[in-house]
Amino acid sequence: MHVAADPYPFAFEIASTALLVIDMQRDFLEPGGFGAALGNDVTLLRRAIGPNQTLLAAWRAAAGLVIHTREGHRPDLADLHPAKHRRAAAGPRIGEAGPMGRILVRGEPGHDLIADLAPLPGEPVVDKPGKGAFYATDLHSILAARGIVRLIVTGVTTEVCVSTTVREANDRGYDCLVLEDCCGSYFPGFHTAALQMIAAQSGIFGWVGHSGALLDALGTRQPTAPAGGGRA
Ligand code: TIU
Repeated sequence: MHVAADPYPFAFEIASTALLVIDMQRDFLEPGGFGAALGNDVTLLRRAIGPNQTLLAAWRAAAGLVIHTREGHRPDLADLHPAKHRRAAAGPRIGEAGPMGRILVRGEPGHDLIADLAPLPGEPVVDKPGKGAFYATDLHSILAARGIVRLIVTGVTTEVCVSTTVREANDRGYDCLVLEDCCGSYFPGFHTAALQMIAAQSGIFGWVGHSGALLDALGTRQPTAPAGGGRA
């Protein structure tokens, strides 16, 4: 199967490919969350929700593996580096009370995935203390156990956790396709640049495409309704 992508079509088989949805958490995406409390425009991230929903439905219908990640820490913060803690000092810090519970702490409401993209039973959810999904997690083992060699990557934010994960995956031998409409950043310029960096130099970190092209490859894109919606 092939998907139109930059710098050239991405070839994959569903059985050896996972859809990896990065950090679609309430604190990053909801208007009352931590990201919004820092003054960020969450609509820039929320526009990725609809395309992810459509993609998840198609990928699940094709029996593809879905893996979700969440960024966050143990309630005792024992896995939080002092460096990460210090550099979050501009706003409320990790572990402090935020609008939806303690910020980036596992088990708190804001740490959870948004309801629109809730995992189904059986879909692994990987909790990660860093920006990359491979650092200090069992993601690599989960993928290896299932014979996964390619990743379709979506989520937030494009230049932080999505990019870091793609770079980590690249060094571990995975081919990654990043879907631009299914990612988002609080900084539109960073979103664009991060995607360009992935596909530049003959795909130095991977491929960049659009979810519509993947739906086409899966044969699940619905034809657009004719104007006026009338019947013949
Ligand atoms: N998931 C993720 O990207 N975590 C961040 O902290 N992103 C920011 O853009 N700050």
